Order: sequence, then structure tokens, then C-alpha cells
Amino acid sequence: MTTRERSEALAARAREVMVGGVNSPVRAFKAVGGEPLFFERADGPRMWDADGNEYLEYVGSWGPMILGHGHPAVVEAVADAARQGFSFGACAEGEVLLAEKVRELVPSMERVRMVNSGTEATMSALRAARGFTGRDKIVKFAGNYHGHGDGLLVKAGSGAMTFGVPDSAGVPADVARSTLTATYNDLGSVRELIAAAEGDVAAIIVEPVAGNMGVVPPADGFLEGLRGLCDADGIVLILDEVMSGFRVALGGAQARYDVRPDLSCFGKVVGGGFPVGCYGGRAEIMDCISPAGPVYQAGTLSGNPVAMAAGLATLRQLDEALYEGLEARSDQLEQGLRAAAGDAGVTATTNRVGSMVTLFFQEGPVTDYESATRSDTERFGAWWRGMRDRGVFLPPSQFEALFVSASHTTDDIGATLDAAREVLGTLG
Ligand code: KE4
Repeated sequence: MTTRERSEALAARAREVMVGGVNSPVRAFKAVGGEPLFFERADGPRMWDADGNEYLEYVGSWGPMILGHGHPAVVEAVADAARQGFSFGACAEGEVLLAEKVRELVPSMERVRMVNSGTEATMSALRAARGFTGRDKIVKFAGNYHGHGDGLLVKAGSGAMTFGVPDSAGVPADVARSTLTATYNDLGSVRELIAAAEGDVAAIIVEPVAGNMGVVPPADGFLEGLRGLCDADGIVLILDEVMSGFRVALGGAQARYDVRPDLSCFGKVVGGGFPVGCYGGRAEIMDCISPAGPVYQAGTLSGNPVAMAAGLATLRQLDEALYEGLEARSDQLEQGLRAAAGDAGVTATTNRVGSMVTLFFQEGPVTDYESATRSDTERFGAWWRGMRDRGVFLPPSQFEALFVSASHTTDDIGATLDAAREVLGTLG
């Protein structure tokens, strides 16, 4: 019988001192029920919780752990950097090395600015776009998540009203009004918003592969269509590659789908598990950022030398062979899940791009936020708990992506599918 007593005790203590007992809401497991797990150790594709239970895990810290946990090259680089110094509050070589590596892998990143999270990257990229264009409005997509910046916690206003309304308490209505919300994979919805905004759209920001409504790939022509709409109106195209960057291809989604953005945002993999985000792109836009230009953005720990070392060591491990392996094992997982659901008579469909996979408990297809929300979230919760009890740790929400790492072996995927068959058999 699996005991989770230490996790439960830690969760109770945490709730006394930390808001909701967590430092990020999804870790509270609200969508799947039960107490949050507290983890103590990770290695390769495995993690161990506070009660010593072992899991094959597919959260991957929500994306950063593409190599798997504790890759020796990254451990060594972090240790070496830490011995040299934690933070100088001044420039250091590691920042230049990582920025050069990002630009080598993502040529559209003519200028790079390091920050500490994906949220900072998207907030700052939008400010750069507004500073460069002198315009106020931005277009985002329902079901896309770009971090918790005020202007991005916004949902579509009702009916014909194109202005956004807050999607979180604490976001001023005045801020929300400048955020327009379109439908993912629907270029017509974008055209309508641009026309209604009468030339005041500074930027379109999009997840080029959506991961925050579950995985939703871009429809053929969607990203190219956004590029065309931006070119026609002098709008800055921002690809939020915080999740897809260095994940769906060595050069990110922009390489996989051959679309050149004006600005891109990265996080997760670029820090290898340490707090790193970055944004960048066309030099003429980025040169608006202080101290080169009038748009202010700063950060005490931006470019932190230890975090830079982790990110650089991670990116240096990425090569085409690694992505071929990720593709093979992710396909093995996806096909196995589809077959297991079919054999169990469970209505489910999958979306996958590279090593980002979602099993949706519905007929499908899932092409946007509205179709994603048709999923049976109760059944997802039962699935998630069943897999947890069989030693497989999956993202605790139907509307997330699971991540296969380079450390997951064919046998690990096979063991995962054995557990999946058992659990799906109880749901049929
Ligand atoms: P962070 O500020 O959490 O580093 O990045 C925000 C962000 C921006 N853009 C995209 C496409 C993202 O997926 C994210 C963060 N992703 C979530 C998981 N869906 C992070 C997990 C969490 O919030 O704890």
C-alpha cells in the first residue's frame, strides 16, 4: 500500500506558511484532487517523493528537464560556476556564451536579453513591441498562457465588444481593455480584431505550438497567416516559445514550421532547470530596450552566472540525434496510449508535437480552446490518480502537456504503457 504520509504532513505545514501551500498554483493538484506530493530527489526520468515512492515522471519541471534530471554535464557546470561565485551584480562571460548559443540555434534572435522567467520574457517583449510601435493594443489567443503579467491575464470581452476583461482579480480593467483575444487556429478572428482596433495593434503574441490548453498544434498556414497579417499592418509578431523553444526542434517551433517572428520569448529549457528566461529578436526593435533605448527593463539576477552555466550546458547537449530519439519514444508513447484507450473502450484522443503530448478524454479533434474544454476532466482526474498510484507522475491537469525526456528509455515507455492499460481498463 503506498503511503504518502510525509507529503501530507508537509502539505499541512506548507498551508500554514505558504499561500495555498504551494509556490505555483498547479502544484496544489486542485484539478486532480488529493494532497500535493512533495518530492525529494530526481534522476534521469525518475523522481522520488518524501515517502520514498518512485515515479516515472513526465512533468519534467513543466518542460525544462529535456535531458532528464541530474545530467552529469549540467551538474558539473553548475558546481564549477557556483565555486566561482553566485552573483556578481555585474557582467560575466557566461551571459555572453548563452546569448551566443541562443542566437546560433535561433537565428531570428539578433539581440537577446536574459531575464529570470518566462513571465518576465513575455511581459518585456510586449513592452518592447509597444515602445517600438507607439501602439497600445495586443492580440493574444484563448487557451494560450504567457505567464502572469497583468496584460496577459485577460479574456475576451462579451459579444461584439472586442476589448478584454480581466481573467484574474487584481488586474485593472484599464489594462485588460488593451488586450484583444482571438481564437487559436482562426485567422479570421484575428483579422476582425485588427480591423476593429483601427491601426492600434502593437503585437500579436502566440504559442506557436500551444501547450497550455493541452497540446494543440498550429493548423497548416496559421503561423504563416499571422506573419502576413503582421507584415500588412506593421504589427510585431511575438512567438512565445517558452515551452516549445528547444523542445519541439533544436531551433524551436519557428524552425519546425519555418516562420520568422519579430521577437521570441524563451524559458524552461534555456535554463536547464534554473530560473532563466530570455526574449529577443530584430535588433531594431530590441535596441529600444534600456540602456540602448527608452523602454525600461531590468533584473537583479538576470544573467545569473550559475543559471547561465546550467542553460549553456543543457543547450550544448542538444543535437539532431537527441530529437530523433525524443521523436521515437514520444511516438511510442502516443501510439500506445491511443491503442490502450481503444482496447479499453475509453473515448480519448491525443495531440502531439515532438515530445509534447496530451491525452484528451474526448472524441476530438482538439484544435482550439473551445474544443479542448469539451474534455471529461473528471475522467482525467481518475486517470491521473490511477497512474500516480502505479508510479507514473503526469502533469496534474487535462490542459497541460506531458514531456518525454532524452532519459526516458523504450523500456520506461513500455512500463508507462503497462500502467496505462491497467488504469484505462478501470475507466472503460
Ligand atoms: P514562467 O513565468 O512560469 O517561467 O513562464 C510562464 C509561461 C510563459 N509562456 C508559456 C507558453 C508557458 O507555458 C509558461 C509557463 N508554463 C506553465 C505550465 N503550463 C508553468 C507551470 C506553472 O505555472 O507552475
